[in-house]
Amino acid sequence: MAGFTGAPGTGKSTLVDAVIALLRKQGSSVAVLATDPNSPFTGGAIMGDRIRMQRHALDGKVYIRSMGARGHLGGLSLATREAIRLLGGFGFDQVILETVGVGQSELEVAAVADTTVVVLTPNLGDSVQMIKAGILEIADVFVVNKADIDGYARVVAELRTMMNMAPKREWRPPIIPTIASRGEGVDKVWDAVLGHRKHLATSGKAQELVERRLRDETAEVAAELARERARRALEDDPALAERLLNDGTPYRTAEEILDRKG
Ligand SMILES: Nc1nc2c(ncn2[C@@H]2O[C@H](COP(=O)(O)OP(=O)(O)OP(=O)(O)O)[C@@H](O)[C@H]2O)c(=O)[nH]1
Ligand SMILES: [Mg+2]
Repeated sequence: MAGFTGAPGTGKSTLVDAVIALLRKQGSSVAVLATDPNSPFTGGAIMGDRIRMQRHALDGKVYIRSMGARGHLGGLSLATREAIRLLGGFGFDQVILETVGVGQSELEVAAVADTTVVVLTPNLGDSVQMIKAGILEIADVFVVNKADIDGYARVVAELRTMMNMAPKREWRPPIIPTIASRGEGVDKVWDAVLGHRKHLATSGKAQELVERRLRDETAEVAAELARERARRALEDDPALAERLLNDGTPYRTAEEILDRKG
């Protein structure tokens, strides 16, 4: 599963739209999940503007949905993982995730995706912002989109310098220029995704990822369940809530709740 992330407006949807076209030409079916950490949970409605893939709407082998995070139990990441598992289960050949990179969300992409594609533009503002956000450690492929506007060479040079300063990784993320709005370079982006996927498989990292994710997700689900249980216990048991208020002992109260049967 490949995840595309990047600052708002860098061209992620345009790029993913072009990737869909490429994959369809090759005969593959594809599911795209677009998540927006700033929007309320939409339960599958298309957030029109954020998605530029409508031309595929009538293609039965393309499935596109978007999800907002607000109000959803556990935020975006648990819901995203569940949705991705479902889409994989439905038998789509490729599953792609698009997430607007704001704050923590790009780290969530990396936690969920096998291959994280970070989309930058020649606008220096985005690149500095992304690099600050620790994006260097999570990117498996860098795309510098909007290569048709000035400043492309500068962003690439800046990225290379940052990469040379960062701790060496076994996989060196390629930097790929694209003009997504014209479909240029999109095949190279997909080749890079496949190249990284192959690296994961041959290095044994793919299996490691599966195991680590199952563990992380279990811990997250357990935390959510415990949170719900605590909320309910305090609502349903006025004596307990009263004691908590009097003693001011959240740790002890939490342990007591978790120690209760059922
Ligand atoms: N000049 C230029 N504009 C582009 C290119 N690719 C996309 N755009 C334009 O950039 C704008 C944003 O594109 P989107 O694909 O919606 O960007 P996004 O990253 O998905 O945006 P959010 O989902 O809102 O974060 C649109 O007006 C696109 O037409 C490109 O290669 N060159
Ligand atoms: Mg978008």
